[in-house]
Amino acid sequence: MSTQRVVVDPITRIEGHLRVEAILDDSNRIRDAVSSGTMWRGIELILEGRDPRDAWAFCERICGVCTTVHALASVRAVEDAIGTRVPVNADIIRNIMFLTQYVQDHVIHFYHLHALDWVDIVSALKADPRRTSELAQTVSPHWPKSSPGYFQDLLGTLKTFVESGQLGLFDNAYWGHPAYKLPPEANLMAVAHYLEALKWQKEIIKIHTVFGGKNPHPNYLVGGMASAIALESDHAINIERLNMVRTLITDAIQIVEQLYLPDLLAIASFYPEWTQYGGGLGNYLCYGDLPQAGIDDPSKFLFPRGAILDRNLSEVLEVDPRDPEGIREEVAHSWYEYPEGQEALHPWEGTTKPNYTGPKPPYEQLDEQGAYSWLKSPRWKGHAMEVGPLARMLVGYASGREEFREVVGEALGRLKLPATALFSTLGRTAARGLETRLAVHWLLAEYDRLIANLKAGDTATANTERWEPSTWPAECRGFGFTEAPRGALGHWVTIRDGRIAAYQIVVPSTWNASPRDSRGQHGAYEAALLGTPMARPDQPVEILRTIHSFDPCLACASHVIGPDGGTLAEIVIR
Ligand code: NFE
Ligand code: MG
Repeated sequence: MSTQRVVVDPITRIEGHLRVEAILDDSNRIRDAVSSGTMWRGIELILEGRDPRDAWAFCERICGVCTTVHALASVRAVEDAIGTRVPVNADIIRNIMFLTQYVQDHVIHFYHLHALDWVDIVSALKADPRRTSELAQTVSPHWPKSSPGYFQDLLGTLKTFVESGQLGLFDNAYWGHPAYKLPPEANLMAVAHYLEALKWQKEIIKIHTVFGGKNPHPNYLVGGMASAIALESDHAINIERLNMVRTLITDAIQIVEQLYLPDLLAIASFYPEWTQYGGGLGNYLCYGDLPQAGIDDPSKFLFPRGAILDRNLSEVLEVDPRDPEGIREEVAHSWYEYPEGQEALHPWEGTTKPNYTGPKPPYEQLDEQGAYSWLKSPRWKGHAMEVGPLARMLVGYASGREEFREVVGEALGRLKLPATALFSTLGRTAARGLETRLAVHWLLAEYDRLIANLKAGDTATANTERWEPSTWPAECRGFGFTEAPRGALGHWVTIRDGRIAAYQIVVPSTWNASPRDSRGQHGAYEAALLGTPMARPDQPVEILRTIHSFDPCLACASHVIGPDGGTLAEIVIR
């Protein structure tokens, strides 16, 4: 049997440092895979002994991509521990921050991190601007920038760029690879929209600066939000600011409905074979989010909580993140040490003790029989789970939520695909687009809810009753969560005498990129690669397609930086 190993390290167009090794069979199909997080930072340890009211500011800096989500999970964990609840406006503002993050992050992922796995920039040079214009008007009839002149200009710019020999951020991809299937006109249209989306993404995120003062890393507050609102004032968030937010939301609806979704469906229609690969585990987990009636009632969350095992969409299983037998992290294949005799720990009992036993970098290959990653292996009731957009869309769909059924049904109908097509690389990429569609309309709805509340005279954004540590129990613990763009995110805190005694974070990319567990079960990335045929193993675009479909973030996943490997880009084939 062949033992050819394709090593991709680092995987680019992600956040952080991820290494993937794929072991091929004689026909160049992936028969085994290894996913390794190669960086470590130690945020959980940095938090010990600090004031819990400051934790959000440290946690939030785990990542500048999914900015805000760690702050949200952190303030919720502390509020849960000290027994405080936030005013309605704070929940709504948090929902607005959350949804703004989704819409920006998902559009950036599609165009700037993932599209070039499907779109060949160099092929775009052969496009006829007039035919590109016709195509663009068919695909997105309501998007105004689609004239032949517009595409002619873009083509000129692109030619100058390529002829200069300085492709910059477009350098070093597998242009001309046989796995690229789009005609030149579709490639040119996609390049145009890549640039439009790049300009737009810096606008939408201004919503964070209105409510949170800045971006990345907007401000949060234990007990509410630090957003003073007074409609008629010059010194607070006033009606003028709020009107700007509304304009940004309506512009975002246009980008999602007229660019992102049409482009997603158009590109997907050229790659039907990618509904056959990349499904992976078939187990999905969500904590749910977007409270409509407070944090304690998950049944009223817009994203429902629940789990699906073995692709069984007829049953959504109950998830309790406080259950000591539910979520547990293992370190059998991770560079950590657990207390004597412990194999799996619930996060409230969890520890973070680094123990690097891997080869001295730079190394040729990892040994998957031993420890091989800075990521732990979170498991739910012993099962390896996928988290993220696909999990959310499936749990929403299987929970019978009408909105989910509508957007999923419509997209499958347009592509003429059965529901089983969702269990795939393309399904995961499509799920992200579909949830963005839900998210951008929910964003407007949450905005309207805020305005209605303000007009009714309720301007409270914080509850400071439990601000002073003297009002807290001597010892307490809490769970905080969110559905980060990449999936279920949990923070578990223990507070003793007003200080953080223990803090554990289990992150979406840790679930998805996790190494094998003690029973040898693969993590979601590893499982998703199995069985995928590779056209040219020395140009592993197939690996990128599937791994990028999860939108990896290793800064989040290990939240913990280690020895500098030195080599920055290397593809090794043996
Ligand atoms: Ni840094 Fe993050 C998200 C979190 S990681 S991107 O979304 O939490 O999976
Ligand atoms: Mg952790």
